[in-house]
Amino acid sequence: MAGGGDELKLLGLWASPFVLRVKLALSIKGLSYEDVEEDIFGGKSELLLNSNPVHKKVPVLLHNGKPICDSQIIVQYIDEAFAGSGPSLLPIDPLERAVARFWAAYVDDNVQPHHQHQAHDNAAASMIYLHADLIKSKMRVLQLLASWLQSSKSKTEEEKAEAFKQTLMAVENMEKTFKECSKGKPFFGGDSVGYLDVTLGGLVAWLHTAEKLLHGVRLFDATRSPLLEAWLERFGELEAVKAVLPDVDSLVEYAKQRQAAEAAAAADAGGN
Ligand SMILES: N[C@@H](CCC(=O)N[C@@H](CS)C(=O)NCC(=O)O)C(=O)O
Repeated sequence: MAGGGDELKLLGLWASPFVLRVKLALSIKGLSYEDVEEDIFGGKSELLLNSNPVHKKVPVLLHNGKPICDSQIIVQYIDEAFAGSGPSLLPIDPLERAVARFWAAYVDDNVQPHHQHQAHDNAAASMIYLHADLIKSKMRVLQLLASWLQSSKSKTEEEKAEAFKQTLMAVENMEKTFKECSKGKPFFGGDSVGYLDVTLGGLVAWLHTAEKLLHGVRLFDATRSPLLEAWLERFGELEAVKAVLPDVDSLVEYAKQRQAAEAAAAADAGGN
């Protein structure tokens, strides 16, 4: 599928920012693949369970039947295994490469502070908390959203406040990182998208979704992070990106459905 007799199969979930990250890398490199949608809530396939027996999570990329797990590892693998296709994602210079890897790990540790379970939900959850104290009038809606967005139902107010602080700090750090890595050029990778663009890029559709759910409130804005705000628009306009990112209305709908499913599960658990 990928060309040269290579067969690529991606086990994923259309709304997952980790899966989107891999889809972005494949799209930017111009690689074709079979897209297999997993039902991670209703029942994971045997193929997924056998391919990622440790974490049992998507994404998993199967290259000629051999599984590679974890989005960042997969993106690095794609870049190395298909070095001849499309642009290089990781910088050539070892130091710049290490810096890109450091900040990519930072994105997963901090922009998505609680990535233990259903991490895409948590990324949006941290945004909800980030803005929750700014828009008191929308508190009921926010609490409703936050209740399905947070992974751990036992999360305390202190933990939420800490996640909020961490997210603010992460945005500040990513703004500085953009300045340093891009060196005045349009992307983290310079003139073209690189590893960090793809890493953060998986969150782009969710950033727009959170903005819609929060009636226009943004995580990246002109005051807090003007460079990231401009990057967000620029990145979303690339053809290879548009081809992959899901439509925001569908994500909003998905968010509402997950909220309803989680509320029903919580009610069931409470009744037992
Ligand atoms: N660190 C992993 C996180 C992957 C992840 O959290 N995947 C979620 C979907 S967004 C999943 O498969 N969850 C199923 C589960 O937790 O059982 C990566 O980067 O690939």
